[in-house]
Amino acid sequence: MSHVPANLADAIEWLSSFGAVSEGGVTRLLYSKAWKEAQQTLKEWMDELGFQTYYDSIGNLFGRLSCGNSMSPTILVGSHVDSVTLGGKYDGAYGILAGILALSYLKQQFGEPKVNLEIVSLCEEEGSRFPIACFGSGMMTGVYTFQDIEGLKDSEGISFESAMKEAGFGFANPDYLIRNDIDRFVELHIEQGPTLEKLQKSIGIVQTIVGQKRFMIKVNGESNHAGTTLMKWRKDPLRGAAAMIDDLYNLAEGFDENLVTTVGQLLVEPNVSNVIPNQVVFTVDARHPTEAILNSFCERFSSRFMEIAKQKGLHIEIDKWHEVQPVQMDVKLNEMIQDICTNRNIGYHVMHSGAGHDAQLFARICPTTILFVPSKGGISHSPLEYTSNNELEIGLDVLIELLHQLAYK
Ligand code: HGY
Ligand code: MN
Ligand code: MN
Repeated sequence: MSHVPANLADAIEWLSSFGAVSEGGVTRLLYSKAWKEAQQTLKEWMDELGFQTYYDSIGNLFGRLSCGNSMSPTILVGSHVDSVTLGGKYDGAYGILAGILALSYLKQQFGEPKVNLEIVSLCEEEGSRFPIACFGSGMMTGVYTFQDIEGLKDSEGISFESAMKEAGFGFANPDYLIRNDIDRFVELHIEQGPTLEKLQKSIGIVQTIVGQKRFMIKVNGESNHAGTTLMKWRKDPLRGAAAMIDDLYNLAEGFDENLVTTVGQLLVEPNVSNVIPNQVVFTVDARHPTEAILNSFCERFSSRFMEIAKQKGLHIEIDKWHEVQPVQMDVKLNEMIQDICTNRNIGYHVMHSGAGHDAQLFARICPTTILFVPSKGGISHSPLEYTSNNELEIGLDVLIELLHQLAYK
């Protein structure tokens, strides 16, 4: 291995070199060259640390400290190795690197664990290349099967299956091996919001991860000449989409304080200045800690979109491509983290997570929790994402103690 990370801060810089972009952040999309190099280099590092390393059939990478009994349960720690486009150095990466350093420390200090202890670098969580999110944890927990990736293509028209096979995965038998040995899942992650910094707390203990729904909205009209088509003769999908998006934000602002919605993508076809568009595609991401409120909001905006389309003589398709329910984190694990923070005089705050995480899926199969460290200015999904080395280390210390209690006591 050309470079062995000396510590957490060094490891963050080192991993961010895979997919580094000039703006200072990272673009490391599923099955890309940068993604493959990152996974392979993490594997080599874990081999040098003496972990048992292996990939599953879709590219989740594991590092295992065996207790000597393959029938014993497994404590799993980890996060996702993919990033959003033009993302930051810490989202996902921090949880993987801290997990590797935690297992390495525990192995050196205490030897063989009493139960199996594994770190996982999950192949995909963001949904940034293909319209599917949490693919790595979703396959491990039975939420997805290989059928869920059929027909999926990225923005360049490359199919999910061909990208997976090109990266060397997806050849195993069609039945993905669902893990039924996982006894606990713990994820360490940056907060990606401003709360801990504002409250001057070092650790966020997450009670609830919000539910989220993601939609692709297609509005079709009549393309025509920008100069010869009177306004009254137009069926302009961009005008309709603009009315829908304005209506969406007005609805959200008056709906509920914890309801958030975002239009992150807007594509105009043919996207030419002197042509009335024929199609507009935009995304809606909606989130709330309570499923009933989230469902009610999504029903309301969907019916208003259809009304607007009808009024303007447009055709609309509303496609929900991602949905995950709000989920409660494990009370006992959170009590353990609270005790660790109290005993070490570390300031903590019990909160909910507005960001989705792989922990949301593992919570369906085992006691799970996620703990946060502060994000500077609450910024994330941006090259400006930053957490100080000291704050990173405090999170690592709490993780080490939690894993020690779970796997060695
Ligand atoms: O979008 C999210 O909530 C997560 O960062 N993937
Ligand atoms: Mn993210
Ligand atoms: Mn993340």
